[in-house]
Amino acid sequence: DRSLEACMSTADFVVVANRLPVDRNTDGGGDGEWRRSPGGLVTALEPVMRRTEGAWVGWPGKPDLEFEPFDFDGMHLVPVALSAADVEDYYEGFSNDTIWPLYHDVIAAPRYRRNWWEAYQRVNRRFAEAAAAVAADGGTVWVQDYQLQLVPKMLRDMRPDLTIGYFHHIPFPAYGLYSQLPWRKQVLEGLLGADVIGFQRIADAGNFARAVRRQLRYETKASGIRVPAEGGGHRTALAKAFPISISTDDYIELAQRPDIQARAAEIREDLGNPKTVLLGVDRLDYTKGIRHRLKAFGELIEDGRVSVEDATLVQVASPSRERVESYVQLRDEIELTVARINGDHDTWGHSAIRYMHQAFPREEMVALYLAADIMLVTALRDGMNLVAKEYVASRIDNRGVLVLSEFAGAADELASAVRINPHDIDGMKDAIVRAIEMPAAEQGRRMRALRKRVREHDVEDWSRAFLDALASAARSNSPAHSA
Ligand code: GDG
Repeated sequence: DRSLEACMSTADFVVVANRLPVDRNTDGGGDGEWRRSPGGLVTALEPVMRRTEGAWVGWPGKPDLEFEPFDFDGMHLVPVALSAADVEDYYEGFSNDTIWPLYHDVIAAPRYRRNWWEAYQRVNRRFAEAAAAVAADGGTVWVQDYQLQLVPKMLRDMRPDLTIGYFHHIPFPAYGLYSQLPWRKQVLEGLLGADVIGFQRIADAGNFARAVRRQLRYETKASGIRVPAEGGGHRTALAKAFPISISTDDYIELAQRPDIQARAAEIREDLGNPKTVLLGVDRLDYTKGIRHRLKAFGELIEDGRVSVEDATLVQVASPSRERVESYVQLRDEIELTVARINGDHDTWGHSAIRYMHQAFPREEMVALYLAADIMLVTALRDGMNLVAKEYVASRIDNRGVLVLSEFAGAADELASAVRINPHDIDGMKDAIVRAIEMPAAEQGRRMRALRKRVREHDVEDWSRAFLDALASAARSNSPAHSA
């Protein structure tokens, strides 16, 4: 039945993201099967996807995997195949070796290569075409993140009937840094194809608006940006903060499970029952400030302010971007530092740092959160940092201390954390000692305030706020409204 088929290939709501929300399981060498990937974005968008005729456009995660669109778990999935060269130039190159370091305040030096930019445009066009093919007439498309900044404009040119949203998960840098980008105008124009451009922090939206004023000379007023429209006249694009969150209830439920609580006790036991367990959980990335954290902790031991009998730092550094040179180097530096600190200070029964270059199931992560007296989030720059929110959500006992970098987006909301500037090693050391010594009553006061925030603002609130803003922006930009 052709009409049925046509109907199934159109979606009122389309998510476009670099990755599909599934992984192909090829363990055992077989053809493999699809498994839902654990990402927070899937959880955030699931309710919307179910409510509507939802489709998700994305890369299946391995080069040269070609698939027809298929249905999975109530979602219509539209794979965009990437060749090995696409992965190298668009993903590892332009996305992760140009945009990522530039947008994180050039903590690592961005590399500007013209063939990466070519690939980025080419691949963004393929994502836009796939979305244009699947979106229903007058439908809504939500583009996700820095790998796809050109998609909003490309999509608007192909399908002016669509309502287009974009959410930027990482920081947007200050103008003085952004202006390094050789293609700075094209990227701004790409983003401005959206009706709503969402950022993590108010400061990110401000940096974006300033770049638009300076580079494109468009007028901005509050959150609105006046963008020239195709057929003459103007439309208003909204650039605004929508801080992302977690599915708080999922973490609370996991933290309540007796087996996970028992596992937390077992982890402490395995560590030799130190008085204080400190924890770091990050993708192994230079933005996360892992080296600064190790330096501060190493010096505290060196200075005799902390003893390895009393305190252990558990650092989970999950493998990430292992084919990008700066990540290879960072891993070497971190592992050398860990080995030096442990070599100098370990006793037979106690290790200064337990370092895991591994990824764990979510249950194990929650057990770690429950086992940790102190959570160290020391990012040099971070869009939000969900680990901070997950730790807080998991502390159903209202104990534990969150040490939080003011350079993480989460610092805007989590005001009751112990705030640090990770560049200030002495300040960070004092903050860690303060956390170790913090009386239970103060821990409880702070943790209750932190938990209130993540309970009152979870990831469903995030997606609802964004999509409501998108719907009303679309209404006021519709021809009936324009003066
Ligand atoms: C980007 C932005 C923004 C980590 N290791 C394991 C594991 N994880 C999970 C954490 C958390 C997620 O990965 C990491 O999220 P973050 O927010 O901390 O950082 P990025 O990966 O850099 O994410 C960031 C985010 O996008 C969302 O907008 O907050 O600023 O950079 O959920 O728990 N999970 C499991 N095993 C691990 O070993 N299961």
